Amino acid sequence: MTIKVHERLLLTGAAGGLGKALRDRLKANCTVLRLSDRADFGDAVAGEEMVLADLADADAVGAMVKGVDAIVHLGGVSVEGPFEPILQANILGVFNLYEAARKHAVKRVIFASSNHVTGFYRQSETITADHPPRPDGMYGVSKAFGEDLSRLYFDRYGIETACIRIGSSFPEPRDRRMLATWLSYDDLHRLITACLTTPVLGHSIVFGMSDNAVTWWDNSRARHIGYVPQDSSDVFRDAVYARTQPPDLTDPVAIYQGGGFVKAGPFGF
Ligand code: NAI
Ligand code: 15L
Repeated sequence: MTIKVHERLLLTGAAGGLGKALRDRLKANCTVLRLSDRADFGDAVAGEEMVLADLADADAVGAMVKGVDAIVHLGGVSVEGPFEPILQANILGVFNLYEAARKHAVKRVIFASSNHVTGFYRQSETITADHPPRPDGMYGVSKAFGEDLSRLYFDRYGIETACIRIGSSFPEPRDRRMLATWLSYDDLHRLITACLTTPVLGHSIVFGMSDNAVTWWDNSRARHIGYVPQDSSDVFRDAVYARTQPPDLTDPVAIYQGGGFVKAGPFGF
């Protein structure tokens, strides 16, 4: 069930993979959906507004946030790579977003965090939101920063945030690792809807995954959100096994939950 509790909802990162997947789905959650990204990505249609903004530009972010009731924040660098763009989009950008939320009295934010906040736990471990962060690169560090910053803005200013540590949200799992980390687009929308509608969100960390049989994450600390996944990677298992090789168990890619991210980026392993 989708409950429309917000008049005007902001979706950042609207031109990205998940932004495109959520654009139509999130219309059910609001009267007006404000879409934002840094570069032009076409025209708004009925029920939409468009505000272009680079997250590193505080004034532009202020204009983007002004007048909305809640924010689904997907915008930013989404992979491991050079630090400067990560710094601008994911660290300065998330600060600009929360400052704007504070100034414009936005009370709830859904923050697209990542499983790479905890990427250096092993694939043989099951972790909860209480396990300390173990980022697997500067991208993971930037998402951990967003989680901590949002906690500060909750403790000081009462802005509620759900930090969704998204696993792998694509149309299908692409490899054996993603059988554990996969999150369908419909389940992502279900999870965001639950975060937007639960009466008391507080500051919460939740792992963004479908109902996969193999999992490394325990969402029992997030029961108050009321997320019930309805999809599973299991239906793709046979096909994924058929087209992929067994893992090299001495390779960090197969040892750690972060997979290839643990070796990616300019710093090496
Ligand atoms: P994406 O890379 O396709 O989209 C990100 C969007 O952010 C792009 O449209 C880009 O133009 C925009 N952006 C980047 N820097 C910006 C800046 N400085 N100012 C304004 N906009 C900027 O990523 P995707 O897959 O759609 O992911 C969305 C969010 O979810 C990201 O924050 C990503 O870190 C997070 N996430 C996604 C996962 C997935 O499986 N797709 C897994 C874990 C986290
Ligand atoms: C992420 O954080 C990335 O944004 C996404 O592109 C995927 O690679 C995902 O993690 C993953 O771990 O599979």
